[in-house]
Order: sequence, then structure tokens, then C-alpha cells
Amino acid sequence: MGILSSFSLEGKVAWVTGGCYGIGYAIAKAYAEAGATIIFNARSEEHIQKALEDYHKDGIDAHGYICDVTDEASVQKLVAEIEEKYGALDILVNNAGIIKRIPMHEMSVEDFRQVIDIDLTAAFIVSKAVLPGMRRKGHGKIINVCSMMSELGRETVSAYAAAKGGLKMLTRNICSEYGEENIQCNGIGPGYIATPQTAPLRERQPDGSRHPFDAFIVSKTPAARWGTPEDLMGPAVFLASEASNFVNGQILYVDGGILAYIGKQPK
Ligand code: NAP
Ligand code: GCO
Repeated sequence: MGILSSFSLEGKVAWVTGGCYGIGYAIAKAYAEAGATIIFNARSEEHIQKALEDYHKDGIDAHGYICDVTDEASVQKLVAEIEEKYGALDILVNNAGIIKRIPMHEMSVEDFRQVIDIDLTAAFIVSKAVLPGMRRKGHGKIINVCSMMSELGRETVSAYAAAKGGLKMLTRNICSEYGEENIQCNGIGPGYIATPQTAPLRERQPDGSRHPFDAFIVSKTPAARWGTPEDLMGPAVFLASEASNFVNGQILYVDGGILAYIGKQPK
């Protein structure tokens, strides 16, 4: 196999959870361009339809399903439908996620539990549902979308950091438990990416000035810019392809250098 063909996803079936927009959409688009059949899901028919329009505009024949990733019965039903229609999944990206930015002393346990449920427990639910098919096929790729908060904390994101830290260790455990069956589980760790999830951190102030957090992140990033979902496409294809068959249990940070950098000295 030539080195470039080891990055091909031709003939592969990939499910990107929450692949309607943002990072998930970009990863799914990259996988489609690399040859994969794309499955995605959302909680609302409206988001499914909008995403199908976008995929169509991008020349991608994606398949969307209503599924809340925290609902194990719904996930298992969808996996059975996928396997019936397209065959067992080759690639799973646990992308679906939320964040709640609330100071811990003000956060309700319900809010904490909801973030853990979606950002961590759902990755367990969906991975558990797809593993039998991957084990039968004798190969599989599970990619968990981690975060800077898999390594770092910051004010107001206690639930999210706990979830993303746990997701890093779930990644390592899936690697440990199924590596012998040629199933690789790695994480992709985006830095600060311009998507709807981070829009509140980039909103212009009433006086038209930049959001303080916007300037802060640019000063903390050697690349001196926010990332884009497109920055994740190549690394995500690598982790889903045969080119990474001996890479397992790793978190590939795509952060423009944030984790390596103390931050720009204020002028
Ligand atoms: P986003 O724009 O808010 O998109 C989140 C996606 O997850 C949406 O498609 C959403 O669908 C879906 N989702 C949420 N809860 C769900 C559930 N219970 N069941 C099914 N789908 C659900 O977020 P993003 O910025 O693209 O982030 C995607 C992933 O990357 C998340 O895991 C996030 O934590 C992670 N991440 C983001 C950044 C960043 O800077 N943006 C950096 C590092 C990691 P609905 O329309 O149904 O809500
Ligand atoms: C925040 C941001 C971050 C990003 C991302 C960083 O409020 O700090 O939302 O958490 O989403 O996870 O990698």
C-alpha cells in the first residue's frame, strides 16, 4: 500500500456523533472526501434537515438520524439500523458535546450531571454499542473529541473539564482493552476553535471592542489565532485511517501550540 493510500477511507463506514455543524461537520466532510460513507445524528429533525442540505451543497451523500447519544436504547437501535443498512461501523467519532459555563459554587448538580452525561457517559454508551461490530470485523477506529480541558482547568467549566479529563482516560482504557483486537482508540484535542460552542467567547462587546476572552486566547496561542473546524480535518483523517494503526491511546492535540506555550508577555 503506498503511503498516501494508507490515509484513504474508501469503503469505510463512519459515524460522527453530532455531525450537523461545527467540528463534527468538518470531520465528517473530511471523511467523505477521503472516501467514507457518513452517518451523523442530532436531537432534532430541523438540525438533521439543515445538515443534509449543507452536506448536499458540499457534494456529500450523508445519512442523518435522530438520536440523543445519552439514550442507550436509541443508540443501540441506531447501531442495529446502521449495521443492517451499511454494515458494521469502521469508524466512530464521539464528537457530540455541550458546555455549561457556570462558576462551580453556583452550578447545580443537575447541570453538572448533564454535561458529564453528554460529554463522557455518552462516549461510553456509543463506543459500547459499536464495539461488537468492530470486534467481529477485526478492526475499528474510535476517536474521542477531547479538549484543552482534558489537560487544563479554568474558571466556570468544572463539569466540562471533569468530563473531558475522563474522556482522555476512557480513550486510554478502550485502547488497553481492545488494542489486541486491532481496535485503536485515540483522542483528538482541539484548541480553541471558532464554532457555535465558542461563539459567546468571541462576541463583540457593546462598544464594538473584542471580547476579552478572544484577545486572551489569541495571546495564549502561538499560532496567534483561533482554530477553525477545517484545522482538524487532516488530523482526524489520520486517526481514522490505516496510517495510524500503531497509534493507540494517544490524544492528538490540534491546538496551534497552546499546551506548549506560557502565553505572550503583555506589552
Ligand atoms: P457545537 O457547535 O456546540 O456542536 C455540538 C454538536 O453536538 C451539535 O451537533 C449538537 O447537536 C451535538 N449534541 C449535543 N448534545 C447532543 C446529544 N445529547 N445528542 C446528540 N447530539 C448532541 O460544538 P463544537 O464546537 O462543534 O464541538 C464539538 C465537540 O468538540 C464537542 O465535544 C466539544 O466539547 C469539543 N471541543 C470543542 C472545542 C471548540 O473550541 N469549539 C474545542 C475542543 C473540543 P444539537 O444541535 O442537537 O445540539
Ligand atoms: C471554554 C471553551 C473551551 C473549548 C475547548 C477548548 O469555555 O473554555 O468552550 O472549553 O470549548 O474545549 O479545547
